[in-house]
Parts: sequence; structure tokens; C-alpha cells
Amino acid sequence: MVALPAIALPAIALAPSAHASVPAQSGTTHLWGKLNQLNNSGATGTVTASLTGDQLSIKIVSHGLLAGAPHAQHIHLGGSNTCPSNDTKGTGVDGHLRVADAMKDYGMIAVSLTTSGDTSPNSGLAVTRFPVGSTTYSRTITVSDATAVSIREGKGVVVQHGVDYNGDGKYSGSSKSELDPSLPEEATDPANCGRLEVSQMSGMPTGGVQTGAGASDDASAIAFGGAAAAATAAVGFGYVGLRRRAANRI
Ligand SMILES: [Cu+2]
Repeated sequence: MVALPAIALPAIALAPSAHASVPAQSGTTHLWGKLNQLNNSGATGTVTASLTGDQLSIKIVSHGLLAGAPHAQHIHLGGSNTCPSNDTKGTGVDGHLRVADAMKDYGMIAVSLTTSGDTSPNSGLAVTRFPVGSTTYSRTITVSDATAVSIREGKGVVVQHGVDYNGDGKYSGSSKSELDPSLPEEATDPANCGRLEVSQMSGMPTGGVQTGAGASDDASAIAFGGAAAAATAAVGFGYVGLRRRAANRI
């Protein structure tokens, strides 16, 4: 029973690439992004990434995030594939920008940038598997073909979440997250945002298909890629079956 979806999902994910993304499979695309604060969080960061085939190596150096607290982080796709500005007001307490307020800008979760295990949208709120405080995060993960195509087009937007508005050193306050009422709004509001721009280095000529070292990732990683593809297909290409599960939205 376990083996079937692990095989079937990548098959679904790969099908659209037969004609649509063959050129994108060649070489390595280099990406760069600057994370700018949202909600006056004071949190910033720098993202560097490279994408070879479906293997995404991503590094995030963050500053100014609440210490000692987990910070959900994702690659979002959809909306206008942009970040709202820091002064954008939202529906949260004191006019703070909530996750859902910015979906028209950065869309929904395509990849959960967890520290281990699943990276699908289903792990969007897996607080035990996100970095704690300001860190240097680095991981190579398998993304779906559809997500890879969008990232190569410069549409990926990285968002880190969690803002300590009242400065008490933890996620607190009476206002609850619109995604999970068991969490304070502080835990899920976006702290910063940056678009993954394709760097000039990506124009370098390459010699055919490369398969990164990450290709040796275990079967579960491949299955996650398939799951992400299914989600991205719904999110990024026509909004068919738009999922309203909270975990997909932060
Ligand atoms: Cu997010």
C-alpha cells in the first residue's frame, strides 16, 4: 500500500513536463532573494538557491527573528508572485498583515522549508520542524516539476513567519491565528518576504541534463515532490480545487 502512491505521484508530476519543461531540465538555475520585513518585524534575510532538475538547494540567512521560537517558512507560488510592502495593512490586530491578507500577493504554499522530513504544503504548520530563531538554514530538497518550472520563471516567493509584536519574547496575545486558533496570531503572521529572482549566472551555457547529488534522496522525498506537484497544480495553474486547509495558507 505504501509503494503505490510513491510510484504513482511522481508519474503524475512528470507527465506535464514531457513537452512543457524539457528546456528547463537542462543546467542549473541560480536564484537570489532579499527578505524584507513585513509588519515592522525587523526581520530580514538573504536567500540563495540553485535548481538543477527537480533538486532545489536553498540557503536562507535570517536576522531579527524572535529568538527561541520556531519560524514557519515556505516558498509560496501564486497570486501576483510578489511581496506586499512593509506598510501594507491587514485584518490582524492593530492592522497587522495576516497570512491570508497577502495571498493575493504571494499566493499559497508550494514548498514547506522544513529542517527534516516532508516539504509539502501539508507541513506548512509543522512547527517542530522549522528553524528556531534567526539561523542559517540550508537544505536540498526535491520539488515537483510544476514548482521547478515556476521557480525558474522567477515566481517563487520566500516567506518567514512569526512576529513578536508585544516584545515579550514569545508568541502570545489574545488575537488568534486565522489559520489555527490554537496559535496566537503572532505565531503565523508573516515576518518577512522576498522574491526568488533568477540571477545572471543562470545564463551560462550547459551541456545537457544534470542530475544533482540530491537525486539520491530517498523514495519518501520523491513522494513528497509528487504531493507538492499535486498541490501546485491546483494552486499555481488555474486555482482549480483551491485548498482552504490552514496549513496551505501561511
Ligand atoms: Cu508561508
